[in-house]
Amino acid sequence: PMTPYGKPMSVQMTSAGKYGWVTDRGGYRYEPRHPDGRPWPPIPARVLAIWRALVSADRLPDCCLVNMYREGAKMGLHQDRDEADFSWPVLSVSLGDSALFRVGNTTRGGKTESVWLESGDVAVMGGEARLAYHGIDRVRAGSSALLKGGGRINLTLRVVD
Ligand code: MD6
Ligand code: FE
Repeated sequence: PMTPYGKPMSVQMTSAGKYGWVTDRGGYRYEPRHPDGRPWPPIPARVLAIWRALVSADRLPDCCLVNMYREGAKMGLHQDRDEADFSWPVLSVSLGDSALFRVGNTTRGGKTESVWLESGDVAVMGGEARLAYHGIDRVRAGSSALLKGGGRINLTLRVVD
């Protein structure tokens, strides 16, 4: 995808669920259809089961954003703030190569902490951390054999409405 500023992102992106998160010249937003016009596929049951176990069985996520990091891909510090209700946490699942995840504060700047996310790790950002700036500085190529062709997939589950 392209950022709203016309810069191509280094991660590849798609979604599942009622909405997909998209970015292009029109901005960052949730859309009920893939740019090709088709609805997004359903979120797999085994992914929803992680949400049910760790977040809530009463409200399921509307979006599963799928980020694919091939060689050299990274993600700059950002907030997840395109959702209506920040009282719901965001849950992420990391698969494949390990990634250095950096978390800062709810405003830009200040101290940050970094942690390696490994294949199978689940991170939940809720409460005060819900609007913390975070990003991926780098991915350690060859650290996992899970994905054909190498790389890393991160799934993020969000309540959107
Ligand atoms: C990633 N993760 O791990 C990027 N957002 O590739 C995120 O942007 C993220 O891990 C919100 C909550 C958890 C996350
Ligand atoms: Fe995020």
